[in-house]
Amino acid sequence: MGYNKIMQIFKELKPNKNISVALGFFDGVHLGHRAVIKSAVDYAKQNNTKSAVITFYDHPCCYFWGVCPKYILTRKEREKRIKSLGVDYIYELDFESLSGLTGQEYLKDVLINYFTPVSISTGWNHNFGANKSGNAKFLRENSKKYGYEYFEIPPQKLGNEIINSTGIRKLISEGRTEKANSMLGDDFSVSGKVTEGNKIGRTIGFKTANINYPPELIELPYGAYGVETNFGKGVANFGIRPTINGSNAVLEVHILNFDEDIYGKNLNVKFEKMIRPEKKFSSLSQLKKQIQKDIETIKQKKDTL
Ligand code: RBF
Ligand code: MG
Repeated sequence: MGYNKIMQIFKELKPNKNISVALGFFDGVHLGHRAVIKSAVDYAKQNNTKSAVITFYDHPCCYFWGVCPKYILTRKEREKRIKSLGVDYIYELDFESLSGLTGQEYLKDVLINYFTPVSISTGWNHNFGANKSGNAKFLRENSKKYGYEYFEIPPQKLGNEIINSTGIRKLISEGRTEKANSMLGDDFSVSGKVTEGNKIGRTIGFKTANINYPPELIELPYGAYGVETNFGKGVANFGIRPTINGSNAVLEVHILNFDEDIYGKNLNVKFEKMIRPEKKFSSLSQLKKQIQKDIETIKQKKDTL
């Protein structure tokens, strides 16, 4: 953290030689990904060169399945978190144009040809190329021939569980954000411009700021959450609001001790813990009582993974 230097973003291959590279899609930029990326950044620093993350614009599964998987991070947030690790360049390549390559071709015609890397870092289970022929063993075996150092980063764990994107996606979809956040090394979050809501919240004493939940992200279960925003701590509801017979899912945040109008401003919402599932209350006054309880809960509740 603490890097405010520039990270250049490229959407196409362009020659950029003798740098250290980290390979992966890195959805989540979780602790395992961070170890891979840090290895490339550290090696670049020790060898007085630059570091690059070589990734794809869209997840390769978008191409294979015809639909993208739901993500942990928006592309913008992924870039932001990668940048915070001190990376100099990110290449967000078009997977489709590279999908026909074998592992050998990807190494020689893409990695060596454009980057002649001084080092390559990947996770222990990373693979690329047709038949997944590009893997850790393959990269290790070819390192002398092409003159790069290869760093195979072992799995990172929380307790005895291996941290991986699939596991984190499942935790988010179950509302288990505290554990997901521990594995991410940062909070699961969404950002958006505050839109005009129905202004019903303020009639029950809980003014809320509404943002659109990015449709490309994994959906949290409908419910109330303790959140941290760029305007302070709050309680949020993600759901359809059955009490007022709502039908489309919205994210509404009540920021504690805060009364400003922030329409049009960017709101970042970090999900700390799920408080309870969303419910249909028999009246707005019942809902109001529950929100008061929700606020007490986040003030008291101890973190439990
Ligand atoms: N609406 C519901 O219909 N059911 C809920 O369980 C619910 N929980 C909420 C919890 C919090 C912390 C907040 C801020 C809002 C919640 N709402 C819920 C949304 C509420 O209906 C909405 O803020 C007002 O109706 C104004 O749009
Ligand atoms: Mg509102």
